Amino acid sequence: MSDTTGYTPPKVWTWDNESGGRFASINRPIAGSTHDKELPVGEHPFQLYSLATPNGVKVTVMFEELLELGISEAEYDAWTVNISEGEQFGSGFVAINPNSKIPALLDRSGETPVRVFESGSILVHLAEKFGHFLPKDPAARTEAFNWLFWQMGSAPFLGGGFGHFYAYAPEKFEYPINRYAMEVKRQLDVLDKHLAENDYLAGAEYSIADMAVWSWYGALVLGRLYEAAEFLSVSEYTHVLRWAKAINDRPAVKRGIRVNKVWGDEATQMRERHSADDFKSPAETA
Ligand SMILES: N[C@@H](CCC(=O)N[C@@H](CS)C(=O)NCC(=O)O)C(=O)O
Repeated sequence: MSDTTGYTPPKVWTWDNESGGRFASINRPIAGSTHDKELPVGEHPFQLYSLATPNGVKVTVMFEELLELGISEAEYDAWTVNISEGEQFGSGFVAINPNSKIPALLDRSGETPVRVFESGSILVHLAEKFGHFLPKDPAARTEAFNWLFWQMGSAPFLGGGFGHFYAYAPEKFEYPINRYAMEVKRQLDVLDKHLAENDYLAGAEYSIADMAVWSWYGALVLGRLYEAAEFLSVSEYTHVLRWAKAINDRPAVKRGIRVNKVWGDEATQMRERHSADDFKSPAETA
């Protein structure tokens, strides 16, 4: 096999933090905090530290869905963690998530606060606590877990693989873009074939599996991720599109995707969320 890049890996890898790419300044090969910083705490039982990325949106959609059902015990304060400024490495955040990634949750509803990290774990924690969005039927419940864990295993190929090389790497390299585009299209076809026969991922019922998968693959087919909809010919996946649009129309989803959003059209941004009133326009609250 001929080497076309001119790069030969050295015997021992060393960290070159000038390697370029959009996240070069925050990515590091070591764990732990870089600075002391307490996290803010609001008045509600749940304190969420997050950002409106696909992994963050899963959880704010879940909170808004619970509130939409009238469950006031699910009230939450959502605080922004600006990952491009390294806030995920503050000591308070690392104490809640040693993996330094959003989202992270502190559940203060019981006697002792419980830390919850990994978006899938947060979704399961909330679904079990409130008894919603996880089917009661054992087979359907297992199917919801199947797709939830499918998302956890698959999305890094979409985000860390395809998204990184297609949108963020310092140069466009054909080999990784081809490799990950192929895998993402395979994943979309997996979803499309399943959704051809099922309204939602776990069957007839909307569940945490849909929230988790929608935030990545729904956003992709709706043209909101990496500006890659045309490149990946997402219009081929008609069943995924039908499902993505149906979820997009849910009022709780419309609110959830705004929480901790600090970019884009100013009218759609919401740095912090502390009550339902935060979604009202200034005219409505006046
Ligand atoms: N498996 C994790 C992934 C979380 C994750 O990758 N979060 C990203 C934002 S979408 C992050 O915080 N990145 C900051 C960093 O890598 O330093 C989850 O589902 O919670």
